Amino acid sequence: MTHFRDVPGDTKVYLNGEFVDWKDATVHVMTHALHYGSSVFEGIRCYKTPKGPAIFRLKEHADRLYNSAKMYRMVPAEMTVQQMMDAMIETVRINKFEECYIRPIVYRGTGMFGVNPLNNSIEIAICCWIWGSYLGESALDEGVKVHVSSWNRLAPNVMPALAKCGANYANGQLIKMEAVLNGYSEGIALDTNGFVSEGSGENIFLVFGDRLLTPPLGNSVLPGITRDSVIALARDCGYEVTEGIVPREMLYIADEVFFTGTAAEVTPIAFIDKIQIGAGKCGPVTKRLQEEFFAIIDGKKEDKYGWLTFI
Ligand code: PPE
Repeated sequence: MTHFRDVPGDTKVYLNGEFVDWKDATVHVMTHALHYGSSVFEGIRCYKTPKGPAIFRLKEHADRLYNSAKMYRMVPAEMTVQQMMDAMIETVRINKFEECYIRPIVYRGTGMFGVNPLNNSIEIAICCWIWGSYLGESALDEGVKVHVSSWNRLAPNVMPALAKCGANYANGQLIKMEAVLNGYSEGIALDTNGFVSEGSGENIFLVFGDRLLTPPLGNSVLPGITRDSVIALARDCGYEVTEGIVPREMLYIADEVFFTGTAAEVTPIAFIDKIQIGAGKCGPVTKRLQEEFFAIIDGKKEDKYGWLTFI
């Protein structure tokens, strides 16, 4: 996992319409977002392709950022989705990255103290860095060992799960810390009704024969863009994909289970609560979907969906 110190210090950061040096991209300790989690953000990958660096599903990520900001009444003034996209492209370009992870964040800055965010400034920043495998080097082949978390995902009337809000990740951190401190790579959280929701930073799929099942958006999941991509690829491969409620115990008896996410990509799950899933390694359906996913990025398959934006 990339630590802060691994980020190249000479990187330029986009901050409210200008590029500043990495060391100057700082905030005041009274920044509203620091106290109250009032930020919305995205995680996007730019891949090295035979035709040069390409951002994966830039438009969908920019749309989700815009929508998250809209839900929290914090769309930056006169900032269109197109301008957000242009700023992200420019941040990759100016830093001359061949591949990187892109992290745009919109947050409440300073102005007033107290919970009420409405009188605080709205800031936007974009950072890029190189982020390798999310759940460990061997994760994509061997699969990861996870458990079902004792923490639930956000109840639907507590915070909007469809928003990628900084505050949601207080819940994510509890899930992740509990998992890691117990020797697991990740935690699968249930929703407040006890049905499978998602990981702290990934959506989840179950495979039964040639059928895929993933929790619907109503089960407190982030509308994952990798999730959406995998659904499209799976249907194209002839698999049947259902978005349906997943009782916890279905996890243990599935032929295969895998995570999807920008950082995690398509990561197989080998064990859940120490119960072996399928063969206990990357299964054939997960493998096929990984191959389909990377074939588009590697230029081995035509990008018929128009998912790549070349820098
Ligand atoms: N659920 C959650 C809670 C989540 O954070 C992510 C992405 C997903 C599902 C998958 O969504 P998508 O990336 O659109 O396929 N998590 C991001 C942040 C991870 C982090 O540690 O930070 C990511 O993968 O970039």
